[in-house]
Amino acid sequence: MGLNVTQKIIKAHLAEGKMKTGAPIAVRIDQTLTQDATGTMAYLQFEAMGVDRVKTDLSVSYVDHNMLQTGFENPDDHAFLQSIAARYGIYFSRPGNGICHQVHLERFGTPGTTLLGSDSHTPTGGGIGQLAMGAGGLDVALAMAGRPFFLKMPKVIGVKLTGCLQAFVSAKDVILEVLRLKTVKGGVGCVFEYFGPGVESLDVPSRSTITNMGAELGATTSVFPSDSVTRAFLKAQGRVDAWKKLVADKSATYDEVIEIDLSALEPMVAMPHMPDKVKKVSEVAGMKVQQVAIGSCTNSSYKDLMTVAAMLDGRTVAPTVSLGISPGSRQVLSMITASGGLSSMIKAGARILESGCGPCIGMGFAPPTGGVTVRSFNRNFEGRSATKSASVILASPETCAAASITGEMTDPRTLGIAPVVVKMPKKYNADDGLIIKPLPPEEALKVQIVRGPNIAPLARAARPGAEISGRVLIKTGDNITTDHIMPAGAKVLPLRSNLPKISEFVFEAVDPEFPKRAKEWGGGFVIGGENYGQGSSREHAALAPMFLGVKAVITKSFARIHLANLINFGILPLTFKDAGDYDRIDQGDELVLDISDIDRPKLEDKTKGLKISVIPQLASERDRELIKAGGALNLASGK
Ligand code: MIC
Ligand code: SF4
Repeated sequence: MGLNVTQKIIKAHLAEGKMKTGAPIAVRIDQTLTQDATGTMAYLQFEAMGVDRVKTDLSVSYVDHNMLQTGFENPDDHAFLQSIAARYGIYFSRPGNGICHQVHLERFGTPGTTLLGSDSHTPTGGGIGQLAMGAGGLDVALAMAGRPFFLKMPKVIGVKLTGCLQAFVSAKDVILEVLRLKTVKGGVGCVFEYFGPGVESLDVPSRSTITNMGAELGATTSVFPSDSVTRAFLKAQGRVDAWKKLVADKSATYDEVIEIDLSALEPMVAMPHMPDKVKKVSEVAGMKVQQVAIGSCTNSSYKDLMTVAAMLDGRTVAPTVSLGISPGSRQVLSMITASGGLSSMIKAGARILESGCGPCIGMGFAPPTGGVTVRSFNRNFEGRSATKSASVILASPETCAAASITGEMTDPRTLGIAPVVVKMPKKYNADDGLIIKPLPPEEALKVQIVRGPNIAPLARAARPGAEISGRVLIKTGDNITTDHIMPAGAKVLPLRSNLPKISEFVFEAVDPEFPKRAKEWGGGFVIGGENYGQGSSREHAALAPMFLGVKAVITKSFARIHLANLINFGILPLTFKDAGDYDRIDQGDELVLDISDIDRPKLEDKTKGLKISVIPQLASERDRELIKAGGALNLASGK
């Protein structure tokens, strides 16, 4: 039987297990990436593993999130990361060089390889046929130490593309359509593989927009084939040697197929506060907008920004709108400068922000109270913009540009602007001046690590006994994101290397009393609904609750990366056998969980006098060992 692209890459990297859907497998990792907000913790963990130099083909450390330097914390962390990179044979992409996913795609990603990144949008690399997955920092540290990555053999959903996109409809509208069809939990345990005649009409930046935002489906990753379009992109990046053809066999099959006719798509948006609240722009046309932000790892390529520049050319942003544009990389910024696009944006009144994550993660450019902000980003969770009362609408760069011109939601096709065609460059500006190459091993050994006062020592969980007891510290609803559990933004992100301090913000947006209560009650349990922990890869959403004494999380279902992070830090994840039992437990209840047989735990709610059936979410022997050891760090160091 023929293989699809996903199966081909997994087969070539299989280190353990059988390629049977849902079965535990391990894959060898060729490349890793980290960013600064997850990287400090990942490298502290890597250091603790006592390995002399990374064992991957290539590892890159990016600085793109914590860019507002309002105090010593962020610049100190940047210096720590730079010294770690020099010490352990890692490429270092300096602040100002751009967003990790955009730069990795431009300068490092290769078709047919595996990439593990400590950021949930690592699947951007799927746009050039790379199996690129997001994971917690600890899993990335283990990959740098030469260990394989453990996951469940994904179900492969084939997305058949036919037709081609109409003017002012773009890749963002394609992924919004997939989100409309599948929802934010529809991709858990799945890879979305794009195929069919419509694929060749999409250039690499468009493909990467689609695979990037596949993260919002909860998917393991998304992937496109590597074809002549991929070759042309890599050639223009001066990297044609990195290209290889990778397409599904003619007889390949998929576990499920969905079909999208690109020609039939219209401009779309995701309404507050979830990426799957998809509507047509025409349905919300006329809604007033106060802010527009164009950028992020989803939509800030040269093509995206030149499209925006052409739409803004000779026009001025509406007097009621503030427009911010953050180019995805220094390459993009230099190329829109050289081609005149930047000048059209500035003349139109755009505020040019630096190349980095910026407003996407609440690092500046917060919207006003109760404001409506239209963003070309991938997440619109409540409060993520740093203004809790704001409404974030996700849209394509074209729809964003239209709203900035008119001051209200506007279908870009109705503006009366001639269709914009941006030619893909024959040659990108391949200047790697802000990328520091790894040192030779003998020189690397002499490097001293720079550790500012913000870098606190690592914390570990204790090994659990035969019984876990405590109270229910909080009971949440469905689709709780890691932004709810461990908020980001300019105030909290600088504390990522300081666990005692960052723990003070756990569940801040949901229940600011949580950290105090967890300490007073001596830790305990968290109860959650469906898709608990969706969103980012931040392991702090497991690590900080662990620090506050959370020992087990019981939900209706979990998101993939967060589930792995909980296990990595020794927190036992369980689901209700009967989802209706969720309604019978309340905050404050006294629970006793007998785990003398970890596969058949017994839960009792002492307050209610109830016995409740729960299923441990441990897929493999390794998962069981991790929980018994109190987490991966204990297991790796034999403590
Ligand atoms: C995000 O988009 O939420 C982030 C910030 O990039 C996170 C990583 C983090 O929390 O540092 C992600 O997506 O994994
Ligand atoms: Fe950065 Fe936003 Fe992309 Fe996360 S989603 S990596 S914060 S640009």
